[in-house]
Amino acid sequence: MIDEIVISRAITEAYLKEFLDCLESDVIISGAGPAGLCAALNLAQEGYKVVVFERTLRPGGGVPGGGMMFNKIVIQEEARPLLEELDVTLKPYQENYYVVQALELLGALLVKAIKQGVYLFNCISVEDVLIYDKKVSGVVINWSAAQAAGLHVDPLTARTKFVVDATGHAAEVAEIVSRKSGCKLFTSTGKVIGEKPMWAEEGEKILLTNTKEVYPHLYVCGMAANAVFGGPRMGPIFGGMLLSGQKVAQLIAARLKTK
Ligand code: 48H
Repeated sequence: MIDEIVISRAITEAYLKEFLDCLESDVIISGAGPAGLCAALNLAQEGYKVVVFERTLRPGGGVPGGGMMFNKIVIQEEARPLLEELDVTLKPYQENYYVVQALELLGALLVKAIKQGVYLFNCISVEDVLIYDKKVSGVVINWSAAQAAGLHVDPLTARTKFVVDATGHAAEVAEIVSRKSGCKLFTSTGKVIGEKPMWAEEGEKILLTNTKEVYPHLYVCGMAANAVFGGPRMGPIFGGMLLSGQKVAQLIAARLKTK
């Protein structure tokens, strides 16, 4: 016999148990694109409690869209070990270029991250931050659907030790901190500088330099890092996004170890 109410109870109890568990964590990542997912996986592999909030129904950010909806992406040699670790098929194209099925990469990132213990909540947007003593100490979250419907619904808050802005081009969390805290970000202007026009070589290179702390206890990775520090966009080459996620995880893990 299959009882609808048992099904409803199972889903509700499982969800709420996880949600309650996530109100305090080591790291919260805003955005489940390639950079955010890679950061989450690497931090969870180090044993940290990681929570990812993703605005949309479908995690993955720009990955499934490939290049102009051709659902393939390109990876450079530097990122090959990361892809091999994820057990993703790499098709050599020419020296230094590999073609990857975008959906295979997304599937692998999701499966590995969740199996490693990452808490991943889709349909939830980070709409604000919690700042104690000039230090980002958590995020303010709400249902994306409530926002989309324009409903006046007050949010909830999740506390953490470090927050990662992995929201992509919009660098939403850094923007919020800059706009609302009245404090300067660690950029040359003190504000979000904004991404520069396409230059794949430079964009991928500078991305790792730009992957860093941008305000006390707030780090940026992925496209958000270039947006915050004024690096160029790079089009559908995704090695840098994954390497940036890995780098932000290493930086935060080093901080957590000294705490
Ligand atoms: C919760 C949020 C919020 C929020 C946004 O855009 P993404 O894929 O970002 P990255 O940095 O992992 O990868 C960038 C890559 O996809 C890309 O766009 C490239 C390489 N562009 C180059 C070019 O030239 O255009 O993922 C960000 C994720 C998305 O899933 C958003 O829905 C989510 O973050 N998100 N989630 N709260 N406030 N804002």
